[in-house]
Amino acid sequence: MSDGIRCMWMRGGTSKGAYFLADELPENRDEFLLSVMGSPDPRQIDGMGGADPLTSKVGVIKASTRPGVDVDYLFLQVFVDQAVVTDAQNCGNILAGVAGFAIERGLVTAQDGETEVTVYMENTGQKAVQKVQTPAGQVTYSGSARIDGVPGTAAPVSVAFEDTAGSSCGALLPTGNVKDVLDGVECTLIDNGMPVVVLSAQAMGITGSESREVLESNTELRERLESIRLQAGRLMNLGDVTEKSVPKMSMVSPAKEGGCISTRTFIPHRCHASIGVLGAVSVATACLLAGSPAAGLANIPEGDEKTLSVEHPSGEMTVIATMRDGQVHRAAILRTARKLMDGLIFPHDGVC
Ligand code: NQM
Repeated sequence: MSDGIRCMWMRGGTSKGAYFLADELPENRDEFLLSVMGSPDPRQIDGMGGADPLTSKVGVIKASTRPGVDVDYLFLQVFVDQAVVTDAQNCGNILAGVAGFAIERGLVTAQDGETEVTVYMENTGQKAVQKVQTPAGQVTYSGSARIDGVPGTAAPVSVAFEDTAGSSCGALLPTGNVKDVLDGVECTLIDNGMPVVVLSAQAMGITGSESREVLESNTELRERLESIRLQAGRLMNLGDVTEKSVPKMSMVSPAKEGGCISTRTFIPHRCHASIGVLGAVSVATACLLAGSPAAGLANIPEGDEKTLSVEHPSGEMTVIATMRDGQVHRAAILRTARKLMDGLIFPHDGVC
């Protein structure tokens, strides 16, 4: 039997997953991760995964050698029902737990009060700056911050991104257009930290108020989304995306609760219970592009610092977008995170 590998289980924002130090993972990393998550199996019954893409996630962290950077973070999505582990996308929710993990594992020394941690996101080659609460030099996960999609309150984790345009696709608008038409539907193919196809809910035959369950049981909708996604993937320089978790598909409609826009997002085959962090940054950015399908539906405040509430099935996520020369230069969001378990994790016999 394996001796087990050190692993911390954390909730990061509205996702949950395993956090490892890079040098503690075995060489057969992907086989190991599939084994401990219990994939492929829709129930992940023989592993720790929660039978949902949002709870089958992994963060791999190491001390950084890059100037001005504290830690490097690699995100891995472990598919639930396929034997696939992919680094083709980033994850801003799992990112929310990275600073706390890095401090707890001794990679970063905490200050008394609040500690700023600069993270290099290996998936996209970009940086994020996180602030975590560290009274008396210890990470605390308790506090009074609340985010939709998570019951109760916790310590705030602020996350700021700069210059995330073209993170995976090479350009904010990889086709050079604010609007492309695929299968007769107007879409914005955008990447401001996450590749997303933004399209009108109405054009896809839904109101945009439906629950996750209702949308997931709509086979015709899912087939139409997948047809558009496969075409968009190639146009977004992502190649054949059949087995990739990007681009995401975000169907937008006018805000229902006084926010900027309402979203229902497939990631890409399950409907998100809320919306991803960088996914929300990309959707909010699409709302700011004159002539895009989203701009025609969005409420946009004046000024260079725009507070954009992106509504989703379990509430909203606020993106604070700082504009420079008419472009989103910086995006900040509030998350929370919580340590759930720290211990050893065991793969199947013979895996490591
Ligand atoms: O877009 C889910 C999540 C995510 C990704 C997904 C995310 C992001 O909610 O930054 O956080 O879109 O696969 O964890």
